[in-house]
Amino acid sequence: MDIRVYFSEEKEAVDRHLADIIARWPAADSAGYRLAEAMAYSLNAGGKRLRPILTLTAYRACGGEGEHVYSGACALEMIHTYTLIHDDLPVMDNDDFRRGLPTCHRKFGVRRAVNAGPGLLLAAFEELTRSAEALGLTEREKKDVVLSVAEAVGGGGVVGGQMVDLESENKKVDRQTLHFIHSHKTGALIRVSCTLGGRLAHADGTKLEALARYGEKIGLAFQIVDDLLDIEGDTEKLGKQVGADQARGKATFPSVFGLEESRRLAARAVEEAKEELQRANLLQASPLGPITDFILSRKS
Ligand code: GRG
Repeated sequence: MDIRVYFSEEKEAVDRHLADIIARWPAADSAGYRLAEAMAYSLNAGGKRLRPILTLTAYRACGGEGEHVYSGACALEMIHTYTLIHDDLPVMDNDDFRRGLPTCHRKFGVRRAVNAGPGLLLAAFEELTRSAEALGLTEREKKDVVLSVAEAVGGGGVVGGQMVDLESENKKVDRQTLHFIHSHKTGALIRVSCTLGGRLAHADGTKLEALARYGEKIGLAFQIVDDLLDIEGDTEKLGKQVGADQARGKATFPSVFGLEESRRLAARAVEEAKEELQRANLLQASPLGPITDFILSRKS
């Protein structure tokens, strides 16, 4: 399988479904448009669509065949886009470019960017609920879908990791703190992207646990590569300024482990992710395996 072709085809499909979602938001002549415009701008700015593609792939690997999985998958892209908008704000990382375009607050001002965040977050939970309903999940399964995503993005997940990340700027952090930051800030959403696919396909507990461990490992590899790209990557390909982590005194894998050891840790995490799939019989005939190589070799 050519994983790059797979990614590009799935990205197109995700983009089509996101366009359908955006088409239901307030139109240009209505009062709600100014908010919807900022939400749509950041969603349409591009990105790899890694999180929804993980959901779709995990869903199919667990035997799911319904089209309504797309609204659940798109929900995670909407949450991810929310985190990027807020991460770029002047009170957080104060970035000017994201996905190759001016950041949301640069384009529309801070007030609109601040409101676009929760706008996307809550629209995401609408889509998630629609997806679980349309795919015929039981009441218990629907509750677990909503709870698992809320837990992953809340104080015990992405938001908690972001807070420790901000508090650790320009401080010497130990390995435990580094791990906490990245397993929460980045890893939690990647992990739940994988388990959501399983949940929407009614996967059993063993498969869900394997998907969670796979998600943890690839989340770790993804973050290490992200840190390496901030040193060795290309601003144009990345669509954001390289060298920003060092300039802000961020806690990164290369700053704690060095470049060579960071590369080794990423490669090991990817191998362990594949072993998790193998153990749960999810490796055969699924792009979940090749996705790990994509994560390791990505340049953007
Ligand atoms: C309430 C969920 C919530 C969040 C608010 C701002 C914030 C708290 C958290 C920030 C989390 C954050 C921005 C983590 C960085 C994760 C990361 C490595 C992003 C880059 O992801 P890519 O490379 O980006 O997948 P594209 O553009 O390709 O989608």
